[in-house]
Amino acid sequence: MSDRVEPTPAGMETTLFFSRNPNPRLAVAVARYLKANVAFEFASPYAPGQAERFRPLNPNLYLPILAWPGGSLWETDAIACRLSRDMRSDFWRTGDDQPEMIRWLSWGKENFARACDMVHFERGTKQRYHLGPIDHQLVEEGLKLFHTTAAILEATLAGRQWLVGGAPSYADFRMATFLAFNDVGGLPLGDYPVLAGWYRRLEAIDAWRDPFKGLSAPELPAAKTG
Ligand SMILES: N[C@@H](CCC(=O)N[C@@H](CS)C(=O)NCC(=O)O)C(=O)O
Repeated sequence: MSDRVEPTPAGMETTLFFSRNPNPRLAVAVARYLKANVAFEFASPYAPGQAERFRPLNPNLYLPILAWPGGSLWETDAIACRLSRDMRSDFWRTGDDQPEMIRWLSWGKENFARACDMVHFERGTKQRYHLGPIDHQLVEEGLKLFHTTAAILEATLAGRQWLVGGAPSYADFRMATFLAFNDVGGLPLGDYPVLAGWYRRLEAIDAWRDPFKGLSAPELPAAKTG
């Protein structure tokens, strides 16, 4: 296996391995938004007997994975970039807006999306997969970071619809990764009306709101506390 990504020859089937968890959900939403020419396959690399199959495709055994005969690509951002290029789309900005998009990806990962991830991990992931009780101190830390970073987005989005330019870009999708799980995350998005309005616009996009429509994939286990 090579880490170098070869162009997918026309007609060669490309598969997006996914689950319903946050990063694979994001990748599926991107693929569907772009109407990318991929087959979707639910996967569970950590399930018994699956590691041998998936380790050559992604040594981290994480999802999503984009795979085609003879190659694979992992990391959601790289997959989004690849699919956008394949579809000749500006969803992954390629022109003068590109640095600004990269700025939001980079900042989001360390700040807003990280804050959302910290809270969602305690209240959502850990409770779904029985990984231990909620660490309330970590939730508090996540909420503190959420408030400082949400305030920055609130100011940024005032008077504009999307993070970069006049149309949705991957920066919007990436920033919102964990907001799609806010039924369990419980982040106080409503404290930030401009940010909440931006998220409502994202939810109006079918591919974002319901990326798994028509796909065969088991529901996530319920996040049960206690
Ligand atoms: N940095 C990676 C993170 C990937 C990741 O953490 N994937 C998690 C879900 S969010 C995973 O594979 N969990 C096992 C599963 O969903 O079966 C990316 O952006 O793709």
